[in-house]
Amino acid sequence: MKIVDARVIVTCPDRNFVTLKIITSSGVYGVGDATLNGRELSVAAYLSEHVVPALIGRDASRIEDTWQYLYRGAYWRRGPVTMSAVAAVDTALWDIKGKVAGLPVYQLLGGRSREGVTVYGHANAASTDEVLSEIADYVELGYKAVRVQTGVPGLESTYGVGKDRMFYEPADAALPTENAWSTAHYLEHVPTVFARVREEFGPTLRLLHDVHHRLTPIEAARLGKSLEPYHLTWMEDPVPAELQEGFRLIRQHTTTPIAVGEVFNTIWDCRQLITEQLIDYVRATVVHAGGITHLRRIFDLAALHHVRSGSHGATDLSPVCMAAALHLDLAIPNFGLQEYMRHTPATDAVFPHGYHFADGYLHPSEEPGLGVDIDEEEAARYPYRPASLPVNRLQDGTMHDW
Ligand code: EZ4
Ligand code: CO
Repeated sequence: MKIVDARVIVTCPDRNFVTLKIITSSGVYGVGDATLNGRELSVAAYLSEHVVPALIGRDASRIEDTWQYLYRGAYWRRGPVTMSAVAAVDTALWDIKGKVAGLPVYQLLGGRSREGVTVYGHANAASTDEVLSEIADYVELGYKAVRVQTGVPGLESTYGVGKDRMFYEPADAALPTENAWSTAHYLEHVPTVFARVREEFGPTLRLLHDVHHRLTPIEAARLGKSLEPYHLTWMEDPVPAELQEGFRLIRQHTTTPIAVGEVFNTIWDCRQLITEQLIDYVRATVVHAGGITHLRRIFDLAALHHVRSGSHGATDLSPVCMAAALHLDLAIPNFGLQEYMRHTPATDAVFPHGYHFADGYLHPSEEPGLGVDIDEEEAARYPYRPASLPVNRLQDGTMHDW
């Protein structure tokens, strides 16, 4: 079964998505997500200029060999653009293998290790009062875990706080907008929010918070300590993670669990974090970390070191990525938690899928393959629109991490 065609489909049903569709000589096809928020066309060009021509004529059943061909063979290894392209090919080939075998992908990965995939939603609001009511909406829907972000008094804009209830999209303009940041205001405010949340919702609702790389290790240590009474499931991205040993300092000071990895591309980005047990959850994703094949490798390394999965699942990862993530989440022994931000109805119409939410869990489709498709006619109705993530500055104008 040879690859006879591969199409790169760019569409913008409320936000941009890049999808690779690989077609085989037997007529079976597979889909893979290649979306890189704010850099969509770079991955589309990498795929159509450099990857697709090399795929034509290859054996579609050789998933591992194709991964190695694209990774080792490229000479210029790693990086988000390259690894998103590799991920799209890998995901599409797993979809094809499942369809050919007549099995959902999780069966090919060893079968079910749990009944459903526990997900968390995003409660975002300007004030603590409003965020309490947003959390109540999620609890009402059956969610067992909620990420909580609020505005910070004294700051005009804050990461994670959108205009709509139950929905948040950070890529909000063609060119980056500018946010303002003050670590002093932030560190004072966050513990007061979680005190109110625990008071209102009791001790067992799982709570998470995303720091979005904005602190130094010693500041993150202070935050982790101040949140200890509220028993968070995790404190996410406390510091930028290029310096993996930086996490040692945080670890020495606090028992608040640490999650990191939504911007990681390969196992090398988290090797030390995992092997030295400096984190509790690794948040790498199918689309940005080289596909199902490579993410499985990361999770297997993590399993040896008491680290669990916590895959990124924001709206800028398409339903194709979400479907792939769910198959992996269901199969691996060390699943932790899956992020789940709901897509808009327009996105859902472009990507018909069989996964579904019930009582706090997502369940992958039982269809052969990934159980997700792209409706190309529907996709063609939404041409690409440039959209960028914001940048972040301290109050004196200094560029800061976003
Ligand atoms: O800002 O996906 O945990 N989720 C997040 C997301 C990210 C976006 C970036 O593209 O931090 O909202
Ligand atoms: Co995050």
